[in-house]
Amino acid sequence: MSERVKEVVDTIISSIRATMIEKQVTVKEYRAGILYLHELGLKGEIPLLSDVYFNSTAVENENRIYKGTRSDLEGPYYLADSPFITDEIKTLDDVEGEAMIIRGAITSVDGEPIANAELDIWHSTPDGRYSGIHDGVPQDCYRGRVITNDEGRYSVKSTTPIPYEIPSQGMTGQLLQMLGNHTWRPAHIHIKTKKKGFHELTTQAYFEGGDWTENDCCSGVCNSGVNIIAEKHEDGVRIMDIDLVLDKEVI
Ligand code: MBD
Ligand code: FE
Repeated sequence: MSERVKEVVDTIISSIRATMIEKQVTVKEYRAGILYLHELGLKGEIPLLSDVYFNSTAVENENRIYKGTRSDLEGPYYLADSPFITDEIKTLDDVEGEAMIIRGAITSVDGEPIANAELDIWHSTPDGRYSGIHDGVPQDCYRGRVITNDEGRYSVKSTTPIPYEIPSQGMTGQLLQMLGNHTWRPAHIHIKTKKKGFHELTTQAYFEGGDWTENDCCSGVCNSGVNIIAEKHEDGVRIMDIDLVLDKEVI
């Protein structure tokens, strides 16, 4: 085991012990807590519950190190190996949605365009489901990897996502509500960048004025703030201009 893992795990264990002492947790309560975690795993909700409460903290840590576009939540629905695309993200014909063009320029913190960067884009269907995760949406839809051109620009067509609700009857949804919170995230587009020599940026873009942008149940937008995009329309199509600035990798 690495020193780093030992250091972090030792600290987690002490924090849990300190809480148990402070709150005088009984054996019965302890056992109920363990059963809760066991059931959470069986239901497949460990990534979801963890990301609701802790992804934003890891993001804040990274944002103290790297300049450029702020990092934001990856969330539980990123899938590796999504299809390479050129100008269009595959969508389902039988799910009605408003057309949207996502485009922008990728530059370095020095202002230089970054050609041949890989942008992995994923977002929900217009009815709030993620492909390859939720039923009925094939994995090659609503996701795609696009490569920036010689000017460091990209442009892809897709459909507009809506605010996302964490399943309110699931264990994570129930916990949020029990603790007095709601279960909504603002509509968002995920992007992960890959380019040799640059920090791998995982971020999100939100729609200005959209519901829940001020009150994300996962503390996403509240922290990043800057990734809220004012939408434009060209020829009746919604345009999301998402420009990203990448910092150099720290070696
Ligand atoms: C999502 O779609 C998401 O992006 C996050 C961070 C958490 C739950 C669902
Ligand atoms: Fe998401």
